[in-house]
Amino acid sequence: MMSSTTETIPTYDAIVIGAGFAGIYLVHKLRDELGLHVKAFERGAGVGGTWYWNRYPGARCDFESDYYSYSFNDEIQQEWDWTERYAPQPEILRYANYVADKLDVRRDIELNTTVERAVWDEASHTWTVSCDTGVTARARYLISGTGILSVPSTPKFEGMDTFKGKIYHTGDWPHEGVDFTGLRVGVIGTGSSAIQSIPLIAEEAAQLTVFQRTATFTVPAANRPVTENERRATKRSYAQLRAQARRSQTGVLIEQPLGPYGEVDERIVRGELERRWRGSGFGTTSVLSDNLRSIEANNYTSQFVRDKIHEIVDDPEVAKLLEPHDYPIGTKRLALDTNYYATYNRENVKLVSVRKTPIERFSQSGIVVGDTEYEFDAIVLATGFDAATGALDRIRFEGVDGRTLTDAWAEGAKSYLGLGVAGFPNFFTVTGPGCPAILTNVIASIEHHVEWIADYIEHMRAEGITRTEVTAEAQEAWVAHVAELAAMTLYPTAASWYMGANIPGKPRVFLAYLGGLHNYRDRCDKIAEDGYPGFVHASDGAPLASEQVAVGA
Ligand code: NA7
Repeated sequence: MMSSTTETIPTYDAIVIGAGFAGIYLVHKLRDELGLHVKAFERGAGVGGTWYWNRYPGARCDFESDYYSYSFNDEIQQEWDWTERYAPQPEILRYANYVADKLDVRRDIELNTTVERAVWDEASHTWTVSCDTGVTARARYLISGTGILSVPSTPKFEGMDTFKGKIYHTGDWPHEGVDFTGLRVGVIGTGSSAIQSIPLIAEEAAQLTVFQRTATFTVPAANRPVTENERRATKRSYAQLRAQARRSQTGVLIEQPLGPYGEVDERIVRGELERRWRGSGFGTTSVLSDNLRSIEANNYTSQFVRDKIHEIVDDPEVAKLLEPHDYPIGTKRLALDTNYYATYNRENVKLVSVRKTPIERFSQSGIVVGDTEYEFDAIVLATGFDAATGALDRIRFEGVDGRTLTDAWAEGAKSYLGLGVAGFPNFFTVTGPGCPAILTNVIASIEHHVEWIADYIEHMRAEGITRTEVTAEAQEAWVAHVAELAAMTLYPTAASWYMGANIPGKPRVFLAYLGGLHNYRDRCDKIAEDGYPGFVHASDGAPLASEQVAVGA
């Protein structure tokens, strides 16, 4: 039963958690298009989510900005000018702020407010949310837009607190920036964040030492400024580009494969790899259509990149260390870089493999590996994130019968479509585990989810439905389907964050639907058309004020 105090707390139709790209669009969509009373809570002091926190040098998107941007509002895409093919973080953050102003969503976003707990009330079919600021609020719908890569992961190195220099995490970078000029800097990790930041840190630092546990495949971003003519041409063709992207596998148009390994003349495959290496970004590794299903195909592409490392890196020993051998290319996140491998030709850059001999501890003056102590003024942790589930795990969601989400996911995240979880009625997750987002242009996935959830809420209100819950059967079937698709590929062979493998103790579940955004979209549309099978509905929650108007309107 609701307590009498909850009746006096602010009540909304929908509460949104987070004001990143998902939260901004959710507030606009639900408030301005559905006419709902909406409140968003955001941990940061500004909007932008991942792009608010990840301010490390070189941070930029890996999908072209023409696609890595909202498509739902033509005025926005016509007004905004991207300056580079892959926009840098400050520009993406400016864009998030511009959109927030344009859509006037700030007045419904409470910044500096972390949601700590959300409790389902069965009597009223509402959620009550409490925040670290003491704010409490209630709503019919609770929607998380907490992001996939929003909780930095910091390994617990012994002696970390004794280090006398500064320690930074790429995912939680100081807003005023960091000046590494003249400093001895250590970077731990060689994932995308390290690969973007290392070339720039190397330009400033007196000396840079990179600690590499797993060598990462990276291909040239071929980033460059966008010319005025290109910008005009894109703006003219946006309608068509966006329509094509919506029907694509990844929410972005990338170059198509030539065919499966062994069925295309090898000289043609080689020539195409060479051509794409010079400017295709992610498309570089999709020359062979079976690259992520056949180990022979994958070996071919992997070897092409390893050969490139040897062409670029002067010291053959260093090139050898940089060669990735631990996983098939693409099964851990492929990085896009600007001068990453070439950076190891600099005199002031040193690569230390910690694959066989891990980092033992931090000391007062640096990092100890085996018998060697490396001395630093600053250490950068580029050690990644507790992906997909991390942010949700940090909120105490108490669903039906008080069962927590953490408990429900103790053996691995389970969800229906990545959009809803059995036992957690009226709760929707944008880019939740089991949706395609991780392997797509995330903004395309966000837009799909926000639009689908909004349509569903509209349907519920029109039908007087006050409670929806995913059925356990639908959830099990979806989880099995996601796993079955993953098992048909090479993805599960890698210890990646896609599998939760980067977080000690995290259950290994493949966190993404691999059927492609286009097929996923069709499937979600069909579910909506068929009256939302996989969800059970009830209508006996006391209507909120706005619902009394909506029903039968
Ligand atoms: P990633 O891709 O998870 O990379 C983290 C890196 O940190 C990776 O090289 C890890 O090595 C390394 N790491 C983590 N813990 C340790 C310890 N204890 N010792 C040594 N090295 C360690 O995170 P990013 O921030 O680079 O990128 C995240 C996503 O952002 C990326 O995929 C894009 O989608 C954008 P490992 O591979 O685990 O051996």
